Amino acid sequence: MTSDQATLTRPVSSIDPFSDDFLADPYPHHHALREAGPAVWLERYGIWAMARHEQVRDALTDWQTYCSGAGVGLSDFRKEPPWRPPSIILEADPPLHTKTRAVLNRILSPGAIKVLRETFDREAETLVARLVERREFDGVADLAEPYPLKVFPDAVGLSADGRENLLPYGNMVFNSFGPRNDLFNRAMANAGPVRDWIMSKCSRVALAPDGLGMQIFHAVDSGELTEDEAGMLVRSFLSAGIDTTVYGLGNTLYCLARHPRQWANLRENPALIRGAFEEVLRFEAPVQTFFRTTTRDVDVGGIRLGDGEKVLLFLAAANRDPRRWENADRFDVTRRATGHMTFGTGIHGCVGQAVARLEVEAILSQLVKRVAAIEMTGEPQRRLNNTLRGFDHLPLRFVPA
Ligand code: OVV
Repeated sequence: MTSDQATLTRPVSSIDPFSDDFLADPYPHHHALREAGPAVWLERYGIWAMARHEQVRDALTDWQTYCSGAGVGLSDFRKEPPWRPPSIILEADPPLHTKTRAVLNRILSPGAIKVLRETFDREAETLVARLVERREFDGVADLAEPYPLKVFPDAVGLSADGRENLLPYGNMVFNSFGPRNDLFNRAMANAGPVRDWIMSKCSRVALAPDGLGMQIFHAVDSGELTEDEAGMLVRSFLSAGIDTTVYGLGNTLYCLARHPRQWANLRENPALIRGAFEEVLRFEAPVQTFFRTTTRDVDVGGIRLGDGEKVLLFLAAANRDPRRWENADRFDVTRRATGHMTFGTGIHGCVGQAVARLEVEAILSQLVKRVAAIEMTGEPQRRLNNTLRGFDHLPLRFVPA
């Protein structure tokens, strides 16, 4: 096929994946994008999209063809200036990425972070006990937000003051991967002071001596990183480490409230906790999308993508691809959900995933002990974001065990 024919015959969609309509209920749109082809041209933005599991996984695995250094949002850093200095791990390719990743791999490995378990468990116990006593509460404001906002910054070694800047910053970061739409502009309304506060917390002097943040600075002392690079990796902790788990925990509560028989099964079989969180990540992915940029012409299932083109990878659509999953639209805590794309895969696969699991498993362990039923007492209210999927409000009741 000549490239002209490829252009003429390529699947095209006029869909806007960053519109309120799409973000409020992405699943019918994911279906349409998967069915349109292995790659689909989104004419509204002049970008490619992939929504099938096979192509999303292959693109994430092939970092040489699908690079991150031009940004992992819609914006091409080679064509327009990024809103903040690029992340030296997320928005970097080898060899820079190899060096920064090695440091965070070490600090965040399951073996290294298991010392956090005791504190995470204790904080989960206190919080859940209080909510069971209260019975009715907001699953977002009273659980999904305060828990990660307490345990993760504590683990990093951040001082207590000013933490109210963390969620607004995450909101900026994750909306910034989309277009400059209303969501982006509203997130950026107070960008200056929020960004300044974040940066003030990224230096050695701001960090406790025994936390994950200072461990990054130990890599300066050993000659692996420069002082500035260490600060930038602390910024990555504060960018990626909070909203993701807030939305993940909120989606966990939502799934369990909406599927009472699944909750009953989990209560009777706490060994299912780990798999249940994986299933939440598959079924209601807190991180929906990331972009890559092509570094060469590439054939994707018979469709020709050019060099230097943005590719939108629908992690959440891959997670419900019927080519990969049986009953993909069914929430089932007993299924083998590993292989979902919510943590990505390949060299950029989520480096903090063991911390995320530790947080959610600490909460779920308390819930199975103390909560007989999780009931929705009102309509959940979504919080739209160009990258994340989750809730503003989740009115819940915990029926004590
Ligand atoms: C995975 C992720 C999300 C957002 C920000 C970053 C990483 C970062 O490195 O700044």
